[in-house]
Amino acid sequence: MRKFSVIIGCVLAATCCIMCRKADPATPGNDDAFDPRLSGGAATFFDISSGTFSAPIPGLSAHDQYVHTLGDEVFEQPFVAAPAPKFGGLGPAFNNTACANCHHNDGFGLPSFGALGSSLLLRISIPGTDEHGGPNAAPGFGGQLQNVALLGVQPEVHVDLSYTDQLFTFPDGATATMHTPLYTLSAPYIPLPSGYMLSPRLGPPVFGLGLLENIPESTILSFADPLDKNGDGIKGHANYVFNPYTQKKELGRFGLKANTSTLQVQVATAFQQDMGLTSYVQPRKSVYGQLQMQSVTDTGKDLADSMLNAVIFYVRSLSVPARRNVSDPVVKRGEFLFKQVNCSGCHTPTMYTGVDVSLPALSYQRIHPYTDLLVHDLGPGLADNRPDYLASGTEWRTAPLWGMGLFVKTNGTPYYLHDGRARTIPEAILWHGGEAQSARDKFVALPAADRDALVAFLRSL
Ligand code: HEC
Ligand code: HEC
Ligand SMILES: [Ca+2]
Ligand SMILES: [Ca+2]
Ligand SMILES: [Ca+2]
Repeated sequence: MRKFSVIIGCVLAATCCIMCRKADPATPGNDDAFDPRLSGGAATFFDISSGTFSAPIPGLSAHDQYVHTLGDEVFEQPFVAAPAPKFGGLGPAFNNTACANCHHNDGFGLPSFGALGSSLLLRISIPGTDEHGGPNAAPGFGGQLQNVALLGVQPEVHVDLSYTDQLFTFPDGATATMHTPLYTLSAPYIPLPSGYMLSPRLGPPVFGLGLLENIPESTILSFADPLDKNGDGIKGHANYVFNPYTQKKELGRFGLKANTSTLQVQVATAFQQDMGLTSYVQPRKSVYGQLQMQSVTDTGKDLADSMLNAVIFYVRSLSVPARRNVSDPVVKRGEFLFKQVNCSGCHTPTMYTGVDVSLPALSYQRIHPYTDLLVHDLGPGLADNRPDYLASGTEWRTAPLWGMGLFVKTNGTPYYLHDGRARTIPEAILWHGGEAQSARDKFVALPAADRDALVAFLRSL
């Protein structure tokens, strides 16, 4: 009986597979049949302005729009020390006072420390792993350095950032200035542990993340090629990370090393670590274990559950901007070159999201995020040398490229890469090494007009 039902199940499954072959999320199908402007499928937003990354996905129900607006308000709100009627509980140690201070206009932030617009933070750990295979917290400092604190509390550390410049010359004589950051720590509230490792990270854009959260795990795993079986030099593997809420290991999608699995944990941890606000998802104070903090009165949950949930829904329901100039011949040439030099080996152009019964605009959408959500070795130039679960000290999550042509409009000066060191698109490409060395070398060897076409394509995203 049991055997019989297994056979029937297989037959049914096989039939289903044949019937819906075209709808297999990993099989993009015929590109010409689709509008190339729809980067986010039904969650694409067309009215391009400086606030374009802040647009909710079109057609939200009145209820969803209400929650989105509530979350938007909390996202932009600078928090203050407790007691305060609504937006209290900041600190005692933190990196900034508002989500929007690090994700300007829902885009990226400013690569600096200290001032309110500063959006860089440093993760810290010591060699070894914690009980879940994650980074090993630095005693007295935890996993992140909070370089700002409330009055009367000493920040964990002071950080200075400087750059050294290096001129790069293309074979045809064109030049680019590459810019290497140097972080100097001073005035730690207790001595830093020996052998500590740092990971500098700049707040990335936060739109389109509901779609990324809804890409089936099997689709992401289908992009991985850990043994490089197809011989293109690109490996890529998934990161598996501990979810403190479900208490399970899950596929990492968010964070610059794919070090967080869900938007719920990403947002709650941002509140906890970046702003010092506890919640039902992250109830432990960010200063847990610090000697100087025992006198600080900061008890209980800082955030109402509804407030946290609204912000989670807010980032989940931000749309993706539509592409522009898609039929421009230069842009089309750039798109061809992007595939020819195999940028697309990591920056995967097309995939489908899974079914989501709660938000139709996220459900079964054909999207163009230009990421595989895997981590890749990008070589020593970009390495932080600090492992984060299965992502090694040279590996980073493939940055999504959708919307990147609008950075100048939304954020003014653009800052690319995990620490914002690159100020132009060619500079960002030049930093690619490791698994991306071949793509980078092919880009360098292109005639200037073709390099410009490739950049024009990226600007159309
Ligand atoms: C001090 C600056 C800072 C503050 C404040 C901050 N963030 Fe971030 N945010 C970052 C950095 C840096 C990352 C990348 C983190 C990583 O790699 O683990 C990030 C990542 C994210 C991501 C994941 C993006 C992606 O592509 O994976 C989301 C979502 C997010 N932040 C939301 C928020 C929300 C909501 C708040 C307010 C509660 C907030 N952030 C506050 C700096 C900040
Ligand atoms: C082996 C995988 C891989 C290949 C191949 C690759 N990239 Fe990347 N790309 C990445 C990763 C990983 C990052 C993030 C690096 C970081 O944050 O330091 C990135 C970041 C970028 C960024 C910066 C985006 C941002 O928002 O900061 C741009 C632009 C970019 N890549 C363009 C390209 C182009 C163009 C090519 C082809 C010439 C290419 N990449 C080839 C993996 C790859
Ligand atoms: Ca607090
Ligand atoms: Ca800390
Ligand atoms: Ca490969």
